[in-house]
Amino acid sequence: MKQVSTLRKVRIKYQPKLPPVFAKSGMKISIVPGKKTTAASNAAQIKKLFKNIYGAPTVTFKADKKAEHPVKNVGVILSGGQAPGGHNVIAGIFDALKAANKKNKLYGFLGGPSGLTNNDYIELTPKIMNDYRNSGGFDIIGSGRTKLETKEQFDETRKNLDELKISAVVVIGGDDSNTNAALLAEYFAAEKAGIQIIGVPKTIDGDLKNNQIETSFGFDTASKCYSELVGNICRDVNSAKKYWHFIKLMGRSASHIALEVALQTQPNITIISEEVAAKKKTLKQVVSEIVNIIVKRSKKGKDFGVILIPEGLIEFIPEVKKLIGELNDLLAKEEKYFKTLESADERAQFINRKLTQKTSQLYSSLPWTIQQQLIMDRDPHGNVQVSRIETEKLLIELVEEWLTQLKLKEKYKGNFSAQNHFFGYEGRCAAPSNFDADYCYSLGFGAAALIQAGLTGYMSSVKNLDKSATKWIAGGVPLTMMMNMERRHGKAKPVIKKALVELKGNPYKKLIKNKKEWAETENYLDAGPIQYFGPPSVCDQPTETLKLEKKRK
Ligand code: FBP
Repeated sequence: MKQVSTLRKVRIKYQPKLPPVFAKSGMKISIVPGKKTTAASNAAQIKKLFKNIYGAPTVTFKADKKAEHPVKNVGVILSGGQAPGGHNVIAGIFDALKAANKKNKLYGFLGGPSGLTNNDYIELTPKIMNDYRNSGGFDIIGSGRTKLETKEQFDETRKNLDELKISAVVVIGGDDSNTNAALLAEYFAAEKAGIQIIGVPKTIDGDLKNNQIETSFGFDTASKCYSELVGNICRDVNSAKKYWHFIKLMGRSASHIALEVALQTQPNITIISEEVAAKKKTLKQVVSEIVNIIVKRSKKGKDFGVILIPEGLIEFIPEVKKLIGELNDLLAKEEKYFKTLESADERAQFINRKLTQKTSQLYSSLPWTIQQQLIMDRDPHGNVQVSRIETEKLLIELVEEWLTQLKLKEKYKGNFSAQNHFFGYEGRCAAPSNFDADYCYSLGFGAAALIQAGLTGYMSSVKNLDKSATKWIAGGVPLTMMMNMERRHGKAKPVIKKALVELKGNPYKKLIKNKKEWAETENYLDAGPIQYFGPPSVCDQPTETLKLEKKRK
């Protein structure tokens, strides 16, 4: 028998909370259409590319005693990076489907989108489901990052789904995966294939949100996990008083995680990539600002501190962004030849020859390891794999060089000793917080409800998340409503728009208001571990980001 921890034994029995419409009526519900929608931007292009699913209305649900649900076979995939709560989304879909009609079946396709094209699947049973309720990870069916975009992939998927008589698929993923979902939905609608596609907003990065989607699942648990770790380091720093800790935090593009962790722990310095981009800061300026605070604290005898660095920073420094843009286009164009170059030296020389002069100068001024990390393979969606670029080490190196210069000029007398950390994988598979356990189960329930209503090209949504679940409102949002055109692999492509940190938003404003005080003092907060059992005021609290963002409206 599989061994489980004591916490798992108890946690498995947790009954996630649902929005009232599902809690009271189960699947005896029908939809209430809202307003017709457009796109996030580039509406004309999006409309042209998604003729069959564009412009649909948002929807909510209402109780409907007469609701009837004919038998349906449904498929589900987990797509992209792991995020706490994925298993509960599947549990929500499973329970809702069974509540609608006991004969309904749910198939899990294995290893992400490629499971659909490879016809790799399992049928989810009550036994399998019960083993995974309220647990972290994506191990129930695995995940992957394959991009579905070719006609062959779509046709293969259709053939496999038809064989299993599956008439709907739920795609649980981030912006790229939900872009996949929109492309699939459009293709099946155009082909009149009779297959619905529903998306679910997943990503610890927290950047899949907009006026309709208040947050993506997993952000809550992951940032609480990192806050515990950062809080512990802050405590250590203030006890040992001898290190500067440079901590890189996951979040491929947006700095939401770094900002949330900063609000929960109050470290000395927090870099926000979006601010760096908006103020067009150079790498030198970013380093100079860090150095200034280190010198200031050192003068007060404080040769220690904590600095948070968002994972995506490197791509937001305009000069580095330009370099990455050139590298992306170059690597896409010259992919075949580039792969024939055997040594790192040959590759660097080739790159330097092809880059424009200024960019090439910047590239060769970077430490050798960073140069190599910048030309590693892109992910299947064309993204630089920022989790593999050691920005925290780059900053330590540059800060150290600068401080040495200041020492020579007798402008700095301190002792700089740094430790580097990267927190990302530590939090992506954590057992979901109550918030994520409830939110995910509700999203899953909503996805099944959208399917039973016959809709396609929608994302499951839950609103009022800053309030107790008794006030949550479930619904659906057309995927095309969140789309715009962006450059990927050297071409303009329709994609779901990422939500970056808003510099006019309340979470960022709170950070800025406290910036000076947190830099100079040791006002650290002890976030502590996620609490699963206890009063709702401790266990059910959403993130500071969500609370502050909702305050604005
Ligand atoms: P998603 O956008 O797919 O949710 O993934 C988020 C993320 O965790 C990023 O924060 C990180 O940069 C990336 O995945 C790491 O990817 P990988 O799992 O391939 O190492």
